[in-house]
Amino acid sequence: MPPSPPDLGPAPYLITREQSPPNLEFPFRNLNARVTPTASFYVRSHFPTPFLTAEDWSLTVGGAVTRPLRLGLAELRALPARTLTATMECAGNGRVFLTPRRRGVAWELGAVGTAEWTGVPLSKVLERAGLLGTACEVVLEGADRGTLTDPLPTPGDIPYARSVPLDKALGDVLLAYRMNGEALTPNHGFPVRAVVPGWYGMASVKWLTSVQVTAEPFQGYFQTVDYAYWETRDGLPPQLRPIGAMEVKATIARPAPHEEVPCDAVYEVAGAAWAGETDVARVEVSVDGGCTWREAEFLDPPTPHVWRRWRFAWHTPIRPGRRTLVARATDARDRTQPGAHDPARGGYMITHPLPVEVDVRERSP
Ligand SMILES: Nc1nc2c(c(=O)[nH]1)N[C@H]1C(S)=C(S)[C@@H](COP(=O)(O)O)O[C@H]1N2
Ligand SMILES: [Mo]
Repeated sequence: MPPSPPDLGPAPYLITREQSPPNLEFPFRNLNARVTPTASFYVRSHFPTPFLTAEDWSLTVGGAVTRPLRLGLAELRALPARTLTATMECAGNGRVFLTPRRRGVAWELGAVGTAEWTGVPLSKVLERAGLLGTACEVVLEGADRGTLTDPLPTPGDIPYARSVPLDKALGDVLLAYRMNGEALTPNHGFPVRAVVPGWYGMASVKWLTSVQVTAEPFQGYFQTVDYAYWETRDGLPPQLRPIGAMEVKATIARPAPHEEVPCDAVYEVAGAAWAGETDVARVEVSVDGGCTWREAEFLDPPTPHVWRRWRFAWHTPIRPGRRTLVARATDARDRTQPGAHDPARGGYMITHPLPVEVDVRERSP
């Protein structure tokens, strides 16, 4: 007989990691849908939420373009729209499991979610503005601003801004005004945010008010001081690179860490896996701390930029004791997860498999 499902608590809700600015985490053990309801979608904000109005909002498009322009919300909405589903993960997701501890919000597993985004392709807006031949990056800036001291003091009051390379900007970046079929909520960037499919969340600028085409790589705080890492390649000196595409990763939703699991039962191990700009090809699960692996079954088809939920029927041990579960994913280009966290990544891009320890218990009579 299958065990009764774990008590998931009231749904939907978010774990408060920081009250203000709001930094809220999805309790990942509640994963039960391909698309995360907006009320359960994590929130990552560096500055207080700016409360913008649809009437007053406008988007400035300038820089290395032939026709700088300004668009109101009605004008943006009048352009041909697209809807796409994309998984977004904060680059610091899983940070709390690193030793030694790293600076930054103490995310467990749930700074990740999947939503259906509707908006105008950034390429359409850039087409209207006309790119100059010198164009190399597109800087996206939000209406939120403030000062920070961590990891370094900001040069006074700064806005949140990030750039994307021109090919990505002309590819699939969306200027989204709907999330899961509704207007964006204030915390998720009302009225318009960028969605950069397949990239860590920091690129998907919320409360977007400015798009500037540049002829030089952007050197902003969130590009070079924060959300950057030292890339080491054989024979080359380390190079500071802005964080970009998400890397392949599988996460276990159930059992949750330290959950009690009945012995001699069939327990459905469940989770999700994502791989940034490519597809997840395979997920394997180990119920013996990584000694032996078996393939999990997918609940979702491979879809660009969207996680695939997976499950694995675990016949739990006959006798009580501690067990360690691990999951690992491989992407369509045959890349898999690293065995350990690379310290050069700091508190970001945490993709090594995270073991989940459980207590196998005698079944209650
Ligand atoms: N304007 C602005 N955009 C932002 C941020 C921010 O602080 N300000 N945080 C970024 C980070 S680090 C992440 S992970 C995502 C989170 O998006 P969400 O809050 O809708 O989940 O927004 C990104 N866009
Ligand atoms: Mo993030």
